[in-house]
Amino acid sequence: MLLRIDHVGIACHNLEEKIEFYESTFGLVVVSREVNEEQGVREAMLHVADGDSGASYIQLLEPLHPDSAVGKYLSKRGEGVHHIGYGVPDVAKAMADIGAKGVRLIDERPRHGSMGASIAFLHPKDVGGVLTELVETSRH
Ligand code: V0V
Ligand code: CO
Repeated sequence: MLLRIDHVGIACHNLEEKIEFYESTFGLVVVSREVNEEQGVREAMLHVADGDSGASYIQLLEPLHPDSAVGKYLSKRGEGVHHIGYGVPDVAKAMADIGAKGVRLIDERPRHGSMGASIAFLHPKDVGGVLTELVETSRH
């Protein structure tokens, strides 16, 4: 059901500063920057690796406003790992399969994600404290 780790989402206060840190420390390259109003984030994807089932990234997330998902997370917990995004072949099917196991879906239908992906979130309280995102990329 899961193809790969598509991305690890990292919450930060200052996107430009964190991009500079990841570029200079790890030599990663930014491949996409977007503002996603629906999700309340300004985000950047930094390419890490390519695999048979697709690429993996670090997603740096800066909140657009304090009462957004990432804004609340930052004020409660500070900067750090915010979510894990798993690549799936079919996000609607993955939502139905995982929802049928009793895991709460935050989204009733897939949303628009980075680089044209369709995404959906699972509630962290049903995944051992890990906010989990399902990602169907637009590139397969
Ligand atoms: C909150 N909690 C988390 C968490 N955020 N636990 C683990 N990881 C996180 N990231 C815990 C929090 O500590 C509370 O536990 C409880 O959940 C309720 O949190 P809250 O602060 O009261 O906030 P809520 O309930 O208003 O919202 C939490 C949820 C929200 C997870 C429902 O953040 C959400 O809908 N997230 C999905 C959307 C999202 O995160 N978008 C930004 C990334 P205690 O203290 O009660 O024990 S956008 C993205 O990734 C894109 C675009 C992409 O990949 O393409
Ligand atoms: Co994400």
